[in-house]
Amino acid sequence: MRHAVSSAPTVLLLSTTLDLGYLVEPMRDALPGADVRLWPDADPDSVEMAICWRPPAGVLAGMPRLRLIHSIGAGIDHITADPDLPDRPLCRMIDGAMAAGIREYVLWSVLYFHRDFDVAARQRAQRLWRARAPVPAGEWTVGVLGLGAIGLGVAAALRDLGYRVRGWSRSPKQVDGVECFAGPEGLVPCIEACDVVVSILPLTADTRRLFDREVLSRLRPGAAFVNVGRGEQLVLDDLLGLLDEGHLRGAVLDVFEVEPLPPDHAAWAHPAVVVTPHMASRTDRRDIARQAAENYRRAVGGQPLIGRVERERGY
Ligand code: OXD
Repeated sequence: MRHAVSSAPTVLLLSTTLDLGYLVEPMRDALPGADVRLWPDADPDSVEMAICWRPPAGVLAGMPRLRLIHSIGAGIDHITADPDLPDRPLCRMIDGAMAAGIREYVLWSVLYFHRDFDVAARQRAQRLWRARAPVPAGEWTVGVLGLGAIGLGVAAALRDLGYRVRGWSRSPKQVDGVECFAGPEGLVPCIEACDVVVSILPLTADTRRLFDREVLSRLRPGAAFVNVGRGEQLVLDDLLGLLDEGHLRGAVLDVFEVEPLPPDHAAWAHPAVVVTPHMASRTDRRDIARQAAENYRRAVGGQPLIGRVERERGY
């Protein structure tokens, strides 16, 4: 059965982990007349657009008029995790400010290891005054895993700072000044010569638990690992083991399989690990509302959607 399209739709904000109340006003401004509601306060039969972060499983399937499912972030894995997700257009945020946030976070992380801030932090605890001559950026190799729009910006920024940059993506890419590798067979050749490897990968069936002991131990001794992709991609115990054994130098981790990271998790206290609370970037609420409203209008008008995700590909 086809349902009529309304110019004043019911928009539902759903999350099991975040209070999305901060989006109500911006959404009303961006889509005048819309009835903007916070889950579970809505009649499922009336919802035409769902804006989500980790929505409750099975709930979207019970919304017969749903035209569009929108993520508030760049990732959609927290939505596709729903085994009953209905077959409706799914969009993610395309956001320059978010890309800039991730770029800044990664530049900090790379400099943290390259310029020995990790060593200085440990020495500070012992009041130890000891410095080694900086290694020129051109003698440092950084691997950027994931060459979508965000990863490309990161790779270009690192290249422009003078680093030797390697990039890895699912399908072959050519990036000026970046040595590119692709496909499963390209991963180890890409990472094995890196001083630091940065993952910005989306979570898919292929990237889940990708960084396990086998892959991480192919990093050169003394290399560091940075994760701004998804926690589910890293077998954290394997990483901690390789740090304890001294094979790896350190890690900066912004994402975790369970968020918030439980207070008793060993990663918090590990001297070689920097834990940050999924803070690399955050999309401005007005930008989320603007893109979701624009996509709703496009969906109604039958036009191409911004940030539409290919479900089979997973991003
Ligand atoms: C996102 C994120 O998906 O913040 O945008 O992780």
